Amino acid sequence: MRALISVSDKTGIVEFAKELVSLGVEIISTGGTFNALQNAGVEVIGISDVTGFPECLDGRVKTLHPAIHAGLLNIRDNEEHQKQMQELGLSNIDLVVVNLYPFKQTILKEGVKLEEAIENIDIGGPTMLRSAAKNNHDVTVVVDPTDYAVVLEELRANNKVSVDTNFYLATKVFEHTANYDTMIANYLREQRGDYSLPNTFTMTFEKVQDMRYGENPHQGAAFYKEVGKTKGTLADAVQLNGKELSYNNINDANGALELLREFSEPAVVAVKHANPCGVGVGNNVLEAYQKAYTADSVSIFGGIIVTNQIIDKATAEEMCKIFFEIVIAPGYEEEALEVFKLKKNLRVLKLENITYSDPHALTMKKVDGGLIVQQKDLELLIEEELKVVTERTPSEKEMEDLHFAWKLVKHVKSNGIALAKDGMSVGMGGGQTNRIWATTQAIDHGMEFLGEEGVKGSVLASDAFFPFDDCVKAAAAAGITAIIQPGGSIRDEDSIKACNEAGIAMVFTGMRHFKH
Ligand code: 93A
Repeated sequence: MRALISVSDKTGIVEFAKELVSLGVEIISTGGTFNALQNAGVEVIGISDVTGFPECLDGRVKTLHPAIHAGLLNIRDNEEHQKQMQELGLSNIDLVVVNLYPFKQTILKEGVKLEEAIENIDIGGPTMLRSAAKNNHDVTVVVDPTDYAVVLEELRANNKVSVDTNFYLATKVFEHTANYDTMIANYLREQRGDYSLPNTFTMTFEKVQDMRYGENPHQGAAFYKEVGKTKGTLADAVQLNGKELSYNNINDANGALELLREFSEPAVVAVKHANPCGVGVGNNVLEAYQKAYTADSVSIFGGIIVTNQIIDKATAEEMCKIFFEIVIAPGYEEEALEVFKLKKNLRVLKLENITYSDPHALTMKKVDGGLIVQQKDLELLIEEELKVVTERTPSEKEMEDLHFAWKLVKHVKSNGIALAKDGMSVGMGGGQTNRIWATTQAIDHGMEFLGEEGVKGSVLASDAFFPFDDCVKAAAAAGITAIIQPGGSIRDEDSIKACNEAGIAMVFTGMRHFKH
């Protein structure tokens, strides 16, 4: 039996090769691998001795030779193939152990140049992997060092690797080379500054963890990260305390982070079932938290709290008065962490670059039989396009609250309505099939926690236009004084008239924020 070993990641290769030799396997190797094996005292044949051709062009051509590929690709029980092999004086290669030039590690390095990335595109390696994997009935191919053990086990037991294992290993190869090429393609596209939506959509995701279950206990689930795109995301978070994140945790926390990214001032966002329930901004994290908590002191139970501030001890103590599942912050004061750690189940995550937002991010949703992909909703509003449409202009304070409410409503499921006052969410209504229901829900929400006086003087944001004047009338009845909405309904005039009658100031953004 002959093996060809050519690996960039040389972990465990000496031990593996030694075992192979002890099982009577002859080993062929390329430059660096050859040296590593020979230095470790493993008997090994240089690739040039097999090809009769020197490794050349700085190693760009090492194994790209018919002696190698015929050795891999010939069908062992095909008489004509065997006759040709004999005539050409070529021998079989039965085992290929290859892992590729580290393209991913190279492009993930800070400030890497295109030339260096290009040099790390492996050509000979994937070619051998593919030849071996195609001929998997007769050839064993190992691309993943964790498979060394299974190959040795079978060789020891049966002197050969089973057809089933070969088939499995071949599958892994095509998965691996497909990912490898996708990474190259995406990198080159980015180098060209091309962020258009491609004709075939390929991305590489790597498993971060299996999860105990999905949205419900009978659904299997796993979390994957997008290679090279994890800055400021959950995939980059470091967990400092508590149990592993669940599927729902990740989904909810992701929603919380998206809303948090709207704020540059100290902010706290509380989320439950992927919907914001309480949001506050203030001079510091404690004040922001108190507002978020006051806004809805019930839904926050079992929820998620995220902030863009380092959490101090006083805030940690305040937070720990209630039961919640996850806290995410860019950092923690040592004493704050000690407070959190008293709660064994509380998941505490540290996330650097928590407010970073990839300007080219896409969102996608799997639908049956396909995928819908869009640019992420990274816009908020265009200041110059804000238009006051009522007799009354919002006061400076109302304008501030309107901007705040607009950020909130962008992250509430449609039809969405958000009420706000003094840098605090007052009420949220979302996921409704009818805008008036979202409005009454938001008002009820506010009444429940802040009472009539608390709702009075607040402002309202609507993620899309009002089809009728009923929402304005409901807002007026609750004492809401200003409204922000996209405008654009054929009945806009009705809503404007209702505002004027109630003394409400209304601005149009010209931009809507559906979210589903
Ligand atoms: O530059 S290559 O694309 N040309 C080749 O012919 C070739 N053959 C193997 N790269 C090639 N390899 C790769 O070299 C392998 O995939 C492996 O990653 C690496 C091992 O090189 P060395 O043994 O010299 O360290």
